[in-house]
Amino acid sequence: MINIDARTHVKGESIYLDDIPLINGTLYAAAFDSPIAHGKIISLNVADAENCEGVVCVLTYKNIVGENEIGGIIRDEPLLADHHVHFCGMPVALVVAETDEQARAAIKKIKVEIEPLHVITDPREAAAKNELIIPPRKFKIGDSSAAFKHCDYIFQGIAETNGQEHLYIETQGAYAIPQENNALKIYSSTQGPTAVQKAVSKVTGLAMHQIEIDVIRLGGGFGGKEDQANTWAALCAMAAQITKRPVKYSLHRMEDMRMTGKRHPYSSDFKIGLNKDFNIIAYEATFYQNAGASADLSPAVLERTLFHCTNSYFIPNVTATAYSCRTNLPPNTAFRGFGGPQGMFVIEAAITKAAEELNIDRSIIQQKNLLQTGNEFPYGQLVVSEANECWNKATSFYNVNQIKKDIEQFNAKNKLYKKGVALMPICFGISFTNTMMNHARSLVHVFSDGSVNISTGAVEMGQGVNTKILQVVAQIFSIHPNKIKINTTNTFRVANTSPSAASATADLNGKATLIACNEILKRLKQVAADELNTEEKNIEIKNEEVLLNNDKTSLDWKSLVLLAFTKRVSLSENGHYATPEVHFDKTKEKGHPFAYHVFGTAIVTVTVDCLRGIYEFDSVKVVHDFGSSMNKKIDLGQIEGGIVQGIGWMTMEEIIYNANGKLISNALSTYKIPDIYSAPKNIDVEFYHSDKDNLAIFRSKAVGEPPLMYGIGAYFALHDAIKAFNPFAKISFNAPMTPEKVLMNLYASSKEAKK
Ligand code: LUZ
Ligand code: MOS
Repeated sequence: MINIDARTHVKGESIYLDDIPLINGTLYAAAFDSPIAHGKIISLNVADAENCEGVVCVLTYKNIVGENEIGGIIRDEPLLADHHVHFCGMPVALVVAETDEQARAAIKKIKVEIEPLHVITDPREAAAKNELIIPPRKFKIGDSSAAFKHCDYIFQGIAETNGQEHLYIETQGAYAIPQENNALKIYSSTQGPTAVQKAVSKVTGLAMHQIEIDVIRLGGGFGGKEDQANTWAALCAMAAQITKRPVKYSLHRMEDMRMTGKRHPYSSDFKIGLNKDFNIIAYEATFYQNAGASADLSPAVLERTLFHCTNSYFIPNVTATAYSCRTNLPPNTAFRGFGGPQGMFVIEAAITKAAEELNIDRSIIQQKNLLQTGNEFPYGQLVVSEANECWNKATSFYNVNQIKKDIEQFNAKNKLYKKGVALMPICFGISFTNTMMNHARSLVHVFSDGSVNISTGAVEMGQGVNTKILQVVAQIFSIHPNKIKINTTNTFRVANTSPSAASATADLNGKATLIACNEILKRLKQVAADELNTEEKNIEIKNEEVLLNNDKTSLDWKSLVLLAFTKRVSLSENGHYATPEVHFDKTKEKGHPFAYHVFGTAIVTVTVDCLRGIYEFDSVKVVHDFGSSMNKKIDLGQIEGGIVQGIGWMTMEEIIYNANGKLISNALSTYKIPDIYSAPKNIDVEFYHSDKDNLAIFRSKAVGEPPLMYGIGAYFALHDAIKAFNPFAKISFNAPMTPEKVLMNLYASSKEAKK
């Protein structure tokens, strides 16, 4: 089954927000954003902007009919700045004009006077000043401080990871169209139509039933549109409400990079204790999350850092503490992995530090401590593990010993080129960590001609979820895919949805679809049974034929549907699915938050040019736990994309804010993301197949986020290669490992190295 969007994508016919045909009279909005990261607004003068050609109005917080508030988890985020600005890029005013160009020209005429206040960009400084978004969280198993007393080896260190720009190909945007009786219809490029509906409801003062959000598809989201599509929709809604005309805002790339939050940078402390056999006995970690100026999704992201702080390892004594620190950066937000990668980097750094000091191969420690089925995570859930299976299959299938030998030989022979290798096991929990979000609905209509129409809460953002949902329908009804259409995601067809996020969208919406289809199927079979004078259990529908005890009958799918219709049987159903088994008690920080876990192991090899510090990834070889993949092509695409995106985060993507909180890496000329030249020369993916019972749709495990974390192996492969050139380098754990940093490390303490 190929991706159902493939044809229109290739022909350029797929419709994104900016392709929606415009209604006559449509206005264009553009935001004036704060040039200062923290300060008190002394005066705001929009008169010159208002007098610009084509300008209809310039709106500020004073024009908001409802509340000036869009915070989803915590009410701490104004839509438009009132008396203070809290980050560079914070929207202060909205220009609404007849054309896009006129709106942006008028922005330049707005004058604001801001009294600067102290700017915090460092999460540790924020924590020291008690600028916390929420009280600290602590996960604990065993007794780490007692356990350290019995460790043979103890190592400590610091690990830093930087943020990451989402760089969805389609920028953020919205298009709001007034309807009769003050209602609004809004097209939005969002992963969370219901979140947009709620934000618009707050800002406009309209009830949710007045606000229809429609999403055709996204040109990528990666978490950046889980919460932060709300701003643009709310701004357009507010302008449409006031002007009574349609209003569109599609951000330019630099506006998007400047005004939206990114992956959270973290600064972390670790302490790891091992016994003589290299078993990890105790682990302590403290995470300082750089949340930015308001909460956004930071509390949820923080939680996932704690859930994944031991990655794919069993550690009996763990104390992990996490601080969500308020700084004067744009509010950081969801990004593929959602805090998990940041937690996993720290344990990998700790293991690397231990291996370095003990002068052993780090994979010895990794392998020794892999999760076994029945082990307990620090949060109380017992694991059903595939960690050893994936690791063992990877090391044997790809012959890791040979890879290591080849690299040793290469390094012995070459002076100015060095190769490095790292193994990277992953373990990622599937479900929203906030238990109440794990539900979905699917509205299935079978039309009297036998064609089928599906609406769910799932948002197609290139990940192929619509194709997977279509496969569910095709399989349950046993009909040809061309009889099935997946609708846009719309809050009036499917209500109260969770965002398409947490890798759980196909599972949740697929299962809801399965439930709805089975319900309709049961009715159809009953109609056939009545018609054929038999019992429902003897009826089967196969390849659009109606079978009675496996024999063909006079009925087929089309005639059966028509028959059911004439007998006044409902051909529609609204399926509801809520993940069973999941629960979590925040007061104890224990529970069973995840439906299941996804595992895998990657082997990453790199070649470093030791004269210039540049590098190429030779290969990433993966054994990945797919359960029973329902669409290998789509899943493979997710693995390849995830790996490249993970490598980008770990190696070349460098977000730089200056001390005043201004984004310096604000365009694609200064912010480098992987291209085809910097992608690994080879990505090999071996499917680890298991039929074990799990809560995935058709046992096809979630695949969206987990592979990103293979990219962490790239950082440690570079570490390994640098060490081969300069064994005395004391490499700090500070991602991304850009070519600049590689070069500095290659020649750090080189006098000592020569000795
Ligand atoms: N979003 C969310 C997520 O709200 N909760 C989660 O647990 C999550 N996990 C991954 C990605 N997005
Ligand atoms: Mo996401 S980080 O699953 O929106």
